[in-house]
Amino acid sequence: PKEIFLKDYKLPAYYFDTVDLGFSLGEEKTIVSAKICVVPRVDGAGSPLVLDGTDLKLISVKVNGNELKEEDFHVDSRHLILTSPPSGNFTLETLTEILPQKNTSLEGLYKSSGNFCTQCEAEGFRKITFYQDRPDIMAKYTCRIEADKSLYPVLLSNGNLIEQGDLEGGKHFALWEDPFKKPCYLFALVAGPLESRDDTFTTCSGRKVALRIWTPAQDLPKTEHAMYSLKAAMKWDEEVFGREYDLDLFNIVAVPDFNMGAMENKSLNIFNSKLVLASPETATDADYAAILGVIGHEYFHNWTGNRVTCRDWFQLSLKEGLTVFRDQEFSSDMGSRTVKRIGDVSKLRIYQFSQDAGPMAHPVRPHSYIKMDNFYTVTVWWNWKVYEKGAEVVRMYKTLLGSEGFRKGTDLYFERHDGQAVTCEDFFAAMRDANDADFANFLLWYSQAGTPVVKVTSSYNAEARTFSLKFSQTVPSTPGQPTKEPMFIPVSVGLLDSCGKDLPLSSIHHDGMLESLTCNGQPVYTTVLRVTKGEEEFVFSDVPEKPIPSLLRGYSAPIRLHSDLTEDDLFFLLAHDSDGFNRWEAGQILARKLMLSQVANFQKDKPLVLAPQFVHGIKCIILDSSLDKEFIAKAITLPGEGEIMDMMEVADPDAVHAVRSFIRKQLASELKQEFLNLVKENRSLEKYEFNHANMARRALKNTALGYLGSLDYQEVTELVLHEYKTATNMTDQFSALAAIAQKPGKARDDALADFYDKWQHDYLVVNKWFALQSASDIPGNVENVQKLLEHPAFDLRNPNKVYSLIGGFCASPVNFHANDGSGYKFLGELVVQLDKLNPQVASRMVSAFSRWKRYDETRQNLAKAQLEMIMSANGLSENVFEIASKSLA
Ligand code: BAL
Ligand code: ZN
Repeated sequence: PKEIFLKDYKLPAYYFDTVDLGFSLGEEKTIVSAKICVVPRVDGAGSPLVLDGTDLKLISVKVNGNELKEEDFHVDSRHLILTSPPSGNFTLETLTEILPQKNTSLEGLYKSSGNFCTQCEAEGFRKITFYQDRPDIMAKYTCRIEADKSLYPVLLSNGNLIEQGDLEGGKHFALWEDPFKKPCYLFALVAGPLESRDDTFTTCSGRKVALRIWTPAQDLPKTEHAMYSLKAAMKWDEEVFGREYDLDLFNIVAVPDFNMGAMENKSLNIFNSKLVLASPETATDADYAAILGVIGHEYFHNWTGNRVTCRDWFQLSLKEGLTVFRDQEFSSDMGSRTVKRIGDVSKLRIYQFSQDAGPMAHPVRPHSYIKMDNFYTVTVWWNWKVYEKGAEVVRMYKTLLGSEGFRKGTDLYFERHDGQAVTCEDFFAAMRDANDADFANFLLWYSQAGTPVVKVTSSYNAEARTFSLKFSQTVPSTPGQPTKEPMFIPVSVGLLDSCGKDLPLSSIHHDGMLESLTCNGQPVYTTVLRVTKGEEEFVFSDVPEKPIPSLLRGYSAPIRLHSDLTEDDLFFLLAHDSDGFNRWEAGQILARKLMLSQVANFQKDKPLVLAPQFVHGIKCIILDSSLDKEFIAKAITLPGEGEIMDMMEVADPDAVHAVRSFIRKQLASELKQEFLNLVKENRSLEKYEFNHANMARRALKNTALGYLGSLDYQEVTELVLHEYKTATNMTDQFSALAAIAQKPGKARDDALADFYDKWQHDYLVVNKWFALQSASDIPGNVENVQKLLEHPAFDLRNPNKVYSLIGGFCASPVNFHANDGSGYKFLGELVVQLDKLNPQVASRMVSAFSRWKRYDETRQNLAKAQLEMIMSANGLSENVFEIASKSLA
């Protein structure tokens, strides 16, 4: 397989001006016609025109209406090359045959569950027709679709429907025209027996936009929340970013077989149905929140991605980092900002930190790739650096510039680059120029891989009334980048007095300069320090007493921070910090310390103990009625096993699992009454509503129920069963089921069987049932998961089912990393099987092996053997090859 490098980017020799596509959708094969108006770039004229094309059968190729002679072109399994094209503008016409019914990769055009559907990002368009499949080729498209009318009554593509009608032989057609230039990865086509929920949105300039969400008829009632989310997103983007929708129609289609979470094709978003369909009975609060966020995300791409797109795939973060940031902000504004930030940072920590420390570490803007698909976040299996770390980079611009300065920057970005394919430097330049800002070496965030480690020490001088913070930073070596430069890190800081109140910050000494911190004569309580050197000191003046610093408020930079805060300081911050995120963070640091100390005990065969001060801290949080209930639920949840393993020299899944289970059970036992009260006081109100207050009640009750489920008392078992039986919505029902399912036994078996019985008709709920069982920590779970592979509801061709059952299994460290190698063998064999069907999904699964060197020697040998077995498989895809070979390197 060929590695592609950022440094090799070259402008295309030819641009495409207009593209007229024609599809004749058939049951055996589909015929695609493409008429492209080709425009040579000034110094490109006369050079060969190289078109990408995979799995295509070329029927004919014409230039300016004349069939090409054999000596004038070359066609192989990946390309069509016109060896001597005309020197001026010309028309290229191709006719190709494709087999969507046989396309299990779900890239390009495929047929599944009765629908024709496309997925072109990143490089799927080349499976539809011969094309320069790169994002800097932006053209205006028309698309004519012809198909059997009874089988495919709905025919959709991008833009506006300009003509439709019946044809002979029971067929019909639709002609779509997209007035906006777009790269081919945003092309979309859908045909099938679908119905729509219709609504309208009036934009800020008074234009009425028709909104349609398409699903099979029986699912339409479950699209209400998606429509609410879409309208909320359209309004929010106008208010917060000044971005108005630009066409008179916006379509969303939900399909059950989809590799990604969703896709932002121009005016025809295609969604994995998991991220559209919801009803209180079948979807959890987490599903509702994900739908809100992803509907927002795909809609926001209309400006950040579609109107302004990427020059090349190395710039993916330009659109994804920015759009993730926008969807995070949208969800924050629609719910609790602190809780949203806690959720995002927890995930970032689990995924980005571990990727950054492994063989797949790469910068937000990678230097090279073999298969671009490996750089995407999908709902379940993530590449956190391009998406989520990219969003953190965008967030840092805002932290540094403030809301107004950031908005000036995005306004200038849209003004300068509308209709263009651009780079991360262009975004940087817009931010800088709009604010006349000095960003020093900020661009290193795009090119340097690894999570920076920042150490802070503090000291107070009572006589001088000064408080000093000394920072030192390092960025760990990563593959291909042995040494690093210091980064530009915005560190948001506040100082707490002995009552826990924020001290006013008046001025600061730094680099020999005294800077006033007051704003319009008023003191500020939080300031952003710009840490840019390997070692650096900031000294606050006029500090009346020894403060406790609240560092990196709101998690103002994606770094690992080590401070000299004592346990007492952390308990103090947990109780008092005005920054909700840091309040939670203080509790997490304490929990991590506690867990690591007990892991050491476990490894030395010493008894495990739970410090009374920790129990007391958790109890205080539970009893603090001034706190948001969802915040309490987050604050009393222990860091995940993966997070703790990441902090160890040699990851020990057995020890970490034993310790986390011990602490949970011990907390449940010592705070049993408090947890029982939480359950009783926070039972769901009668009607399910997706609003923060109701969700917070459910989150707190269900977190308490999860703790209680770890206990063995009869009364508790009965309570959990009662909650399961009386639940009136999926959030409560599924949480109760999860609480019951923690322990093997009859109650678990009965509840799981009952749940399946109830929900076997709903594939999305059945996926939850798969995931709950596969991710279970019960001993020897690999056997159960093997059996579930044979379950009639399981299908290896459906990505959601694979993510639930196989992805879910890899998420349970004790079972996936079982030291007899059974988990590794299970995954290794499946990856080989899966790769033949769907390489994108297979490569997401194989990445569970990527950090095998973090484990002990026995596990290392077992995992390595599986990776080698995968590498030796016949016909291995480039997707899996890239991940497996980099993991072994
Ligand atoms: N562009 C792929 C799906 C998404 O990130 O929205
Ligand atoms: Zn996106």
